[in-house]
Amino acid sequence: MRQVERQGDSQEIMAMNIEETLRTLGITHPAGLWIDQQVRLCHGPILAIHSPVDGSLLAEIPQAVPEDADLAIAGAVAAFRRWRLVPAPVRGELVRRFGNILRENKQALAELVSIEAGKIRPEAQGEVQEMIDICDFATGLSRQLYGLTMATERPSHRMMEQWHPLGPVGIISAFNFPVAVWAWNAAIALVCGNSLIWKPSEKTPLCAMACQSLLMRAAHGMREVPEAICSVLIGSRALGELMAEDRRIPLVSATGSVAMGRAVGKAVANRLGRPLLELGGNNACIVTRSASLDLAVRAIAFSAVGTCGQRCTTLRRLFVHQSIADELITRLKIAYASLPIGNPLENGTLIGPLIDRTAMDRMMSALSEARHAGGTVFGGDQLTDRVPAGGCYVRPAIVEMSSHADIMFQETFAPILYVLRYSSLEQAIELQNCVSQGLASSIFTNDLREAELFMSASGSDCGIANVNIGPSGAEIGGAFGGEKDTGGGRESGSDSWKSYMRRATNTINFGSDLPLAQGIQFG
Ligand code: UN1
Repeated sequence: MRQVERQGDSQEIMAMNIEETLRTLGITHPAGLWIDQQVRLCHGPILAIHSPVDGSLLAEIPQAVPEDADLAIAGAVAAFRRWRLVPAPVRGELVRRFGNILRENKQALAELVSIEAGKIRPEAQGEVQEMIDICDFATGLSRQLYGLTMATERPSHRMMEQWHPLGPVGIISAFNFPVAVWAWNAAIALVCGNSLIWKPSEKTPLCAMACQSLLMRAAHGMREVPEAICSVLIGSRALGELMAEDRRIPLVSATGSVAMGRAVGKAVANRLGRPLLELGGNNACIVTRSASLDLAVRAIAFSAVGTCGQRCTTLRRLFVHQSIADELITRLKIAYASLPIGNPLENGTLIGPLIDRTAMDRMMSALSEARHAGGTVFGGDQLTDRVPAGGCYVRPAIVEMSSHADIMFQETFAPILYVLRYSSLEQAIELQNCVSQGLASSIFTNDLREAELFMSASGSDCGIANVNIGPSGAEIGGAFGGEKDTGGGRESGSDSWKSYMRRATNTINFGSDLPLAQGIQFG
């Protein structure tokens, strides 16, 4: 096994990068209400932002207080009243320009994602690419917000549906995709004619401020774009609660933990608003006897350890047919042993830090619970040598289990891969589906019948069911989201846009009689 931890001269790299990055992205102001042609300062308590790379202090930002939130929401209502009247293809023009500005600033924004969220450079760039892709998608969509024309049972009548803008859209996003998940929501919501109020994770506010600043740059010179079309509310959970309860926000799209989603979903549903939830996953992969192990090993490694196990689509449970289990597990251990772990800003690193100490403590306590349940743990240790001091670096873990222990029902947001052997595919599918979450899943097989069974009504119960690729790393073109405790929401591609609009069914009588539906004679 070669030495894999990398020496991090992070202090220097960070100092070099952060100032220039912030300047390039236009973050010269400290907070996020876009009102009166400028960004208005919030006045709440100061939030200190530390980089997960080495714990260094990145910024001190005043948080939004309820009065700021009220101002942002009132601004978003006024912006919506104007923006909904702008033709959808012109709204698409804003998003097209935003996509181009993202192309120009891809490196800088990715750099900020690496510094603030700890992602390795290739993944941070991939995240910004995901933003660019959704902008392209939404721009095309701005000319395709189609409604149907339906056959009517009444003579000289026409029946059709129209999709209208909905209102201010609240977006609550998590630290692990600090820019892309907002962009899925924002790009679609904007072409649909809505304004935005964004509460980013308290761990990644600089990323949110950068996105807002780039969007303002895109809007510059477009007189159709009203001010306050996108406000950013930086601060604690209380701001999210406030958004969830506010009737002026008809749709609240929230990404994060199941506990957060339950609270937001309840509050939004209580006022009969629309919650759009993308919550935890406990994603699985089944590797059958007929699978290509070369493909499986590569896909499993990326899905289980990419983003240091902090994607909602991260592979957490692996079910391997008993006849190939020894070989697959051996190959996985070899792959894990050569993973370069360390400073995410250094070229060649594949595993960056966990977001903070709480995440590290949770990983360690999950591993100790797995050991108590009879699991054999490979890796999983905390690293202090040859990694930047002040960051939480870990070696990803493979945990061989003999049964589906209690700990496997939980989503631990860390690189832990539980492995179980199975004997029949039906049993493996049942094990996969036995958890409360239902986001992403995949099967490795070269047997058509196995693949089809996995994707059928009695197969995977997840929102994402892949064949011969891992469960993570979805493209934007599909609808993204999952079932059960994952919350049921769908964001991003396909027809997810319909959640961001209101549907009006119109029946028009162009005759001189008044026939009633269902043949009713009345008087
Ligand atoms: C998330 O972790 O919240 O499919 C989103 C993926 C990414 C998105 C993950 N495109 O892994």
